[in-house]
Amino acid sequence: MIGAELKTDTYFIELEDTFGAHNYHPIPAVLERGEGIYLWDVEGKQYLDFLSAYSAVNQGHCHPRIIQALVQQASKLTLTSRAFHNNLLGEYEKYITNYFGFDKVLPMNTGVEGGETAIKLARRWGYTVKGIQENQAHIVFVEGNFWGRTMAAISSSNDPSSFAGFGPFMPGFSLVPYNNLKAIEDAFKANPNIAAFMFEPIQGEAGVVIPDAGYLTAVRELCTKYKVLMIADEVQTGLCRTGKMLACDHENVKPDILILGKALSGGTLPVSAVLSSNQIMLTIKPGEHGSTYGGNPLACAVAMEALQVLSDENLAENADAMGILFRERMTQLMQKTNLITSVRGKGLLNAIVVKPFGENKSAYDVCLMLKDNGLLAKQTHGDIIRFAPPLVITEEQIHQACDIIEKTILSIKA
Ligand code: IF1
Repeated sequence: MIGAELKTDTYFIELEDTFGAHNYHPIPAVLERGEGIYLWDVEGKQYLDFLSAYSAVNQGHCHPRIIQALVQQASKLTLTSRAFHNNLLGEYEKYITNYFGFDKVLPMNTGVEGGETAIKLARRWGYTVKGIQENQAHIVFVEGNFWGRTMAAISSSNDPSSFAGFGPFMPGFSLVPYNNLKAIEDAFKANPNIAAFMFEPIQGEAGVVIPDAGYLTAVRELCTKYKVLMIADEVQTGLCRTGKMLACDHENVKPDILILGKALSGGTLPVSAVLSSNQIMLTIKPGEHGSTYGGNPLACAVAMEALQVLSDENLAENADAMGILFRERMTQLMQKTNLITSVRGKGLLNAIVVKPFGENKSAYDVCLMLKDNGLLAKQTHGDIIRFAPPLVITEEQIHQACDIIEKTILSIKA
């Protein structure tokens, strides 16, 4: 009888296979508990989490302060909808706008809803402030972008695995190469109807692609010069991940619209936020945008605590220092093997590029071996392994992880 036997990981994987959509191909680990940088599977095996749910668990799994805020509010009031006010939304809006230095915030749930919100704000601003002709507003994105799975998000993508087979697509979008300032200026010069330029200050899904020094500053200058809104998608790079509170802070650049998500709730529930100025935010009038759960009191309580933890525990500084250590170790490892062709990253958003090996084996196979050795990571775009642990990681744990990565890589006959 199932109930009496130990339910192995196979039992759970087969349930998902039978009753769940097949929209993922996960690493075969069935996780049951998390604490700090550690995860345990259903058979009690411990892992170092080097994905952090794609940077949604920056504060560490089940951070006690964030869980306490969650449980306390959950037993009091979780959701009112925006049909009414509640006693936390205003407090949260004041807290987060002061925290990041913007006039207003529009609270949503997922990161992609944040992106959709930013695009609607930019188009509306384009019509009512910049004077673009109705339905002619255009938004420029960058090649290699990833900001979610909605129809607008995939309409702006140049990755067939994101958009193929889902057409027709949303008009009014175009792409320029990432890290190419001339391409941006040429696009801005060629079209007076451009409302915004939306990009990630460091590209996550593309494989931790870091632009040249000065790129953020120059983008800021070009957007100002051509009256184009600069939209920074910091859903993955924000909240201390790259060694600063925001990746834009590496060049002290302030976007017109900032999108946050993921770790905004410390990995407890979907919370996203779009921050901007009064001029831009007030172009959307009552009843023109929102969502059932956007700004719910549970999210407000959790997000305030999650943000407070980031600064109380100096997680940006720790990410910076631990990231330097990690890249030093990976660079040393690269000298000992020809399997790794590149090491790159900023703060604790890092990646290695792995050559194919053996019988058509790739980064995914390395991730399977890392899992067997007690470290969880995930490949992207075939040959890149992203390493992004919770930002609470200690020096000793960094070395513990690097020892596992080194042992795994050196066990492969490249
Ligand atoms: C999946 C990828 C990462 C994001 C940036 C917005 C969003 C994301 C920069 C949307 C979301 C997630 C989506 C998730 C896996 C993960 C991911 F591999 F898909 F591409 F992180 F790189 N902007 N990224 O990275 O936020 O709506 O998901 O809350 O779709 O499997 P969301």
